[in-house]
Amino acid sequence: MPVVSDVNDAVQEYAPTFRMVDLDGDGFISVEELKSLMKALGQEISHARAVEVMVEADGSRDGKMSLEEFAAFMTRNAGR
Ligand SMILES: [Ca+2]
Repeated sequence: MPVVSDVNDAVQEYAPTFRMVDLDGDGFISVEELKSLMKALGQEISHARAVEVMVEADGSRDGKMSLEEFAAFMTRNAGR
């Protein structure tokens, strides 16, 4: 039986959420989109905090979050 990695599981699990969060549909989550997400979750954060979260989640250091980075971020925050 093939073993699906946790990372791929998370990417598939969070892909629909990612598409909802990616308001302009460019395939990445920006700081502004991250702020909108947190607000929608009822955890409104400041711009400075959003930038911190982005830096923390942005493994590729390009200033925005890819689906893979988003899935890893959500997985860590879900405490799994
Ligand atoms: Ca976007």
